[in-house]
Amino acid sequence: MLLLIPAYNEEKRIAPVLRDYAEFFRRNYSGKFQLVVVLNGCVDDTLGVVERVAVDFPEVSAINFPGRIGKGGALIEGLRLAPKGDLVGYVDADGATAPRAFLDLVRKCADADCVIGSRWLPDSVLPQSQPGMRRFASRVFHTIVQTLFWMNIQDTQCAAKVIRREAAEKIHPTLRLTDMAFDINLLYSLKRAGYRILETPTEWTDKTGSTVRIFRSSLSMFLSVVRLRLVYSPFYKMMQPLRPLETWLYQRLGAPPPRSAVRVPSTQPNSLNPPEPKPSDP
Ligand SMILES: Nc1nc2c(ncn2[C@@H]2O[C@H](COP(=O)(O)OP(=O)(O)O)[C@@H](O)[C@H]2O)c(=O)[nH]1
Ligand SMILES: [Mg+2]
Repeated sequence: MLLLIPAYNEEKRIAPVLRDYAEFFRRNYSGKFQLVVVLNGCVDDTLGVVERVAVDFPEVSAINFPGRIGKGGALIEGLRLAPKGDLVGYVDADGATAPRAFLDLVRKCADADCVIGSRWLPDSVLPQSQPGMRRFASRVFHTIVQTLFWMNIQDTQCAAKVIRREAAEKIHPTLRLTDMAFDINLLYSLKRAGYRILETPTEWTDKTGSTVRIFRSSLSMFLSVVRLRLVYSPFYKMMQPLRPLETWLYQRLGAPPPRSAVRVPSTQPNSLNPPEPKPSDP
């Protein structure tokens, strides 16, 4: 089991989460467990914090990208390490998904190629739900995504997902979206490739200190899902002249732009306790 945690300026929130996960999986999971934090562009001491936890827990490591590759970009890079585990998953750095809730998804992966936690099913448990404005934006986004992709998934954005290694490897080359709309790219690619996605109720405790700026994030996510829809339409080639406008829009929104078909990592990672296979050091 390989667990990825994308992290951006998380020095205040991440340490107890890493310790809890490492301890819990030691006690409750018989398979191999590795936790890789994928950082990028942090201007605080997240890396130092992870390094100190890694002294006590060798199963914890980090890869660090100096450039701004976004949460989705960090997950795309992290998923390159999928061959390390039979399953690869991810959760947020703030502990919104407790280790027990994540292990529940892992167990359910016996019945599917990908299991995703959902906050919008009748049995979902939300001791602390997101603020009203976020929930509203989330439902508007859900309606747009359903209209564009017909995936019938209630909660595409819950950051608790587990994928079988073969499925992750197969669809990896089709991952382009690097902002918070990354999950749609992942799920749609899995569906298109014929993999079975199981959406299951999860427990989610919303945490303060969100890195999301709702207005900008919503706009960039909207742009991203429309783009993703166009990639799979006959119109995509005709849209080429709009490329500079698109680049400008992402820049204005302060969002990482999508990657083009031939992907070259925007920056070389430097790594701490790098997992096998080693990402190349600068
Ligand atoms: N690597 C990386 N992680 C990010 C970036 N932006 C957000 N994250 C991580 O994505 C996760 C979700 O962020 P959070 O602020 O908790 O979002 P919210 O819970 O949806 O409001 C956290 O683990 C963040 O550290 C980014 O640009 N790069
Ligand atoms: Mg959060």
